[in-house]
Amino acid sequence: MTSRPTITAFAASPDEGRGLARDMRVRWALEEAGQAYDVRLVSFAEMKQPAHRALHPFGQIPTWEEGALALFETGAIVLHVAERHPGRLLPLEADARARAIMWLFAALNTVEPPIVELEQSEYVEGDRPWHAERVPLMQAAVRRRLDDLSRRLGEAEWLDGGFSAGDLMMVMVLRRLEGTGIVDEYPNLAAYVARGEARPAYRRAFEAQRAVFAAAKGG
Ligand code: GTB
Repeated sequence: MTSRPTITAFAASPDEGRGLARDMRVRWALEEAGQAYDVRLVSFAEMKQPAHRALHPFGQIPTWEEGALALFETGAIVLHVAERHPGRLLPLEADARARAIMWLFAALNTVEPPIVELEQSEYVEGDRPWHAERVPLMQAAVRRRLDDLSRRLGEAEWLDGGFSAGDLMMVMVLRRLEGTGIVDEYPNLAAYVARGEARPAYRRAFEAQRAVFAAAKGG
């Protein structure tokens, strides 16, 4: 990667700098890769304008621009960063590399959907009379995934050998359960998330996104 990429992030993230918006995934990958980057902050209104939709058809963040290349979708962007920096976020050995990519997809396609459903239900249907009955069902669906993930991880440090893009994505997906107490029911998963958060690259990415919120608040 020769040129310096630009990513987009919320000008005013609803998470108030807690690193839960998805630009955090891209920032973390870039920090792991040692790749400097620029950030363009966008408001909710700007995200829905044609200029931003040309980059992101669904009017969301994050996006990626690097020379003639424009990307959206955090999975695709993290994979792109990993592929451009061999050995940093993907193993060099072909089979191990395929398994790391498998875990990246597993985080996004298998573990994240029930977590997002649980999270979003509060906003989308929280005032409906049947919502309270659905919550335990959605929590059970999340726990089914975490039961299996916890069993597979066991006492290992990372999901498959060394830290990879698959771990990065899985840690970020599990972080979406913050405040629910569900991850803490699985001591090995709680320790796994803590290991991810302790990585220097994670810390740098976290501080960078938190600085956006701090600056907006006037320091
Ligand atoms: N599949 C896409 C990807 O992975 O890149 C999803 C991108 C996405 O959901 N982007 C969100 C967005 O732009 C921001 S990250 N939303 C605005 C919109 O759709 O209009 C999701 C997010 C937002 C806020 C919090 N939070 O406050 O805790 C957490 C996660």
